[in-house]
Formats: sequence, C-alpha cells, structure tokens
Amino acid sequence: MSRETLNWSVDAKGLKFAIVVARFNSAITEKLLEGAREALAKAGADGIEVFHVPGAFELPLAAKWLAHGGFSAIIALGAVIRGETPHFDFVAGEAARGLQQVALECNIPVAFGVLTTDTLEQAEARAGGQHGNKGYAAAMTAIEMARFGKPSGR
Ligand code: INI
Repeated sequence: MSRETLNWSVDAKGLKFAIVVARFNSAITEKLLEGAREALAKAGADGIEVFHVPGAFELPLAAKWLAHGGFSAIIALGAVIRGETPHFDFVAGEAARGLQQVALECNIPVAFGVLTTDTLEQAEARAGGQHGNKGYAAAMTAIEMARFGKPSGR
C-alpha cells in the first residue's frame, strides 16, 4: 500500500519508531529485533526506542501506552509457538486483535511482527532463517504505513 505506486522507495528519514518486544521465546524474538533494527537503520530512521514486555499477550497494552509517545509507528515483535503453548489460540489471537485495536483506536500504524507457528523450527526459519526475518518485514511495513499517513514527512 502506498500513495505513490511509482517511484516508491522506503525512506524512514524524519520518522521515529517504537519497537515492543516480548521476552517469551527470547531466542527468537531477539532475532526479530535484530531484523527490525537492520531495516530501520538501512532506511535511515531518525529514532528507534526498544521496550520489552513479558510475553505476546502484553504487547497490545504496551503499544497503547506508547501510541501517544510521539512515534511515527510501533513495531510489535513476539513468538507464539503452538507446540509449547496449550493456550496458543488465546495468546496469539488476543495479541493480533489487541494490536489491531490499538492501531485503529489510536490512529497509529502498529506492525504485527508476531510469529505464530506450530514448532520452534518454523519460528527459527522466520527469524533470520530460510524464510527470512519477520522482524525485518514488520519494520518495512511500519515505515511504509508511517509514510502513508505522513507522505510529506511532517
Ligand atoms: N507468550 C509468548 O509470547 N509466546 C508464547 O509462546 C507463550 N506461551 O507459550 O504461553 C506466551 N505466554 C505468556 C503470555 O504472553 C503472557 O505473558 C502470560 O500469559 C501473562 O499474561
């Protein structure tokens, strides 16, 4: 999605980002954080602040608290793995629902960088493995949506 479908380039100059990271499954989520940082640095982001919360379930409230902190967008990172999570559906579902609710109610882009996989191996493949880095992708989404809302970089 972009207002200019031609000549679109990812440029984060003048934009500030909050990254909220769940500590649960930190071996995975810290790799997502590395990916998000890499994308924002490459795009020339003017500010990056990182915040940690216990698990993916806590991401929506943290995002809501940060929504009025002067950030251009929020990137939420987590890993919910079904094999190790009897209440997978609740944690993953509430994280997704809550983050979208924050975006719509607080009028700020919230990128959903939460892995929801059946196994640890599937999560590893999406955290810098053979399927790329979902943290990197979430950061790119945040940049694009921040620009969409502020095309002139205000
Ligand atoms: N949180 C996660 O981020 N990933 C998980 O896989 C997970 N598991 O397995 O339960 C998980 N649970 C913790 C949850 O996010 C909350 O922190 C906890 O329920 C306290 O509110």
